[in-house]
Amino acid sequence: MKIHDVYFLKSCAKVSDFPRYVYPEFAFAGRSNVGKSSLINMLMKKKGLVKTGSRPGVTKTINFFILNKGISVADLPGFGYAEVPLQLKKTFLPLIRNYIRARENLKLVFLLIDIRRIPDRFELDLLSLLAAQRIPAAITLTKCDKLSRSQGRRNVRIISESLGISHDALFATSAKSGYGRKELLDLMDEYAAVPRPPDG
Ligand SMILES: Nc1nc2c(ncn2[C@@H]2O[C@H](COP(=O)(O)OP(=O)(O)O)[C@@H](O)[C@H]2O)c(=O)[nH]1
Ligand SMILES: [Mg+2]
Repeated sequence: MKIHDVYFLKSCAKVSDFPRYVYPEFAFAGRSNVGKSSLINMLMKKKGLVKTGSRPGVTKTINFFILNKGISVADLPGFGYAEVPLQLKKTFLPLIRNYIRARENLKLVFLLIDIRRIPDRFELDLLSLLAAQRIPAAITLTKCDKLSRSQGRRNVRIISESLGISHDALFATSAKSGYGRKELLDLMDEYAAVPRPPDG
């Protein structure tokens, strides 16, 4: 996919505010500070489309963007590490849960994980919620420029083992160098055309 047009549509705090178009949609999810805003800007080649480096955990809304006048991108809110969830059982916002249940044209969720971290409850809960709704997830490792190649390979193995998935199923990226950009955009192309499997 080549991106020739991208704009911010709106910021939503509740399901009834979500856009009602039927464009294929992709969501980006991950802990605060994982590099989500930086990755979205890198993919869209638009610095400042999404604000980066802002205080973790402040954004509690879902931001929608339109690509190429027919693809929707949703930037989901993340949690900070230090933030204590209101209820212990909820590691992410009900808004994310409602979003995942509501969006029938959601084709794929990019779940971002810092390559230097081991996935924990947040990531595992999100993956099981997605699996329950039969929504595919692409595990996207961020900040790969921060590690040497050998350290990177080692962490890819540790992360894939902790998630119980093949290391081929992980996508390595760097917002700093642009690494992984084409692979993620190709993935969006591929999934944009795929109908979601029916429930049941
Ligand atoms: N070295 C490096 N730093 C990054 C990368 N992506 C994000 N960062 C830095 O990590 C911090 C958090 O990034 P941001 O995109 O705001 O994270 P968000 O909270 O997930 O949206 C910022 O200081 C970024 O400059 C990357 O690929 N490489
Ligand atoms: Mg951000």
